[in-house]
Amino acid sequence: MVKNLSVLIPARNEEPNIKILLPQLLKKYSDFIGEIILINDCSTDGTKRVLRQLKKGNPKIKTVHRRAHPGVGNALKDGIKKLNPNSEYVLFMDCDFLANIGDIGKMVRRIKNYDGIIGSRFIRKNSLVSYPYMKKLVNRSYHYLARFFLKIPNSDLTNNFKLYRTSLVKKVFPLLSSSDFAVNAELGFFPVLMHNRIGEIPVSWQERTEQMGLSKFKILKVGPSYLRVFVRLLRFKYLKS
Ligand SMILES: Nc1nc2c(ncn2[C@@H]2O[C@H](COP(=O)(O)OP(=O)(O)OP(=O)(O)O)[C@@H](O)[C@H]2O)c(=O)[nH]1
Ligand SMILES: [Mg+2]
Repeated sequence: MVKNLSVLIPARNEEPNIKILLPQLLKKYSDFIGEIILINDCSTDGTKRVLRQLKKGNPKIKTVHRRAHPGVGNALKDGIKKLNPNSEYVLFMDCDFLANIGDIGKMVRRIKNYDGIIGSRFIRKNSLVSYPYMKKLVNRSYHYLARFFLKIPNSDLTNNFKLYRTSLVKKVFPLLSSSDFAVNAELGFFPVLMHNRIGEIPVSWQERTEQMGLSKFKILKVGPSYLRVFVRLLRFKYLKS
């Protein structure tokens, strides 16, 4: 049975989503969740104010407010450093995964025989609704190259929807070097290269609606970081460095 689950959520300008996400997580998974750590980076909307309200009467909600060097990688690394010493599992997820809340139960049920379970958007047909074509092309190419050069067969290791044992998160932490979105690739691929047992469950992806705020992902900006990660993965596999 999963307990002492730490949920790590990076957030930048996510007021409308956290209002819904955090209460629902606590309502549905209170038996599992030991803490929810929301790492807020320089948000200019009401994210901080909403978090202050949510924290009242919810001691499981913890916050890290970052004021410099924003980026998902920097945020997740700070969140990992704040994990409660009793933490046994870590769930990484994004603020806009409102449609995936039900999938967490499936991950929890599968984790028993694994070190980690990742939500894959590329197992089931029709899982992606209006997914940007360019993002899909780049994502599929990245995984194709990983299959060919790294011999990694998993279908979607860059999705920030991962349930890991905390011991695994601590093992992979020293290898995390990306300050931006590319940390999602490091967190997905290194555990497989380190011969951990990583399973997958099918999940869907839903486009942000107008009410959910804007996407922060800019493919041209983060592309070079993902390539840098790929070179590091090759070195790790073949040169052990
Ligand atoms: N702490 C922190 N979180 C961030 C930053 N940039 C994005 N995020 C969070 O990272 C998660 C993913 O960001 P999204 O904008 O949804 O990016 P994406 O999922 O690749 O893009 P979409 O597919 O369009 O949703 C969300 O929870 C964001 O709030 C940042 O600079 N700092
Ligand atoms: Mg998103």
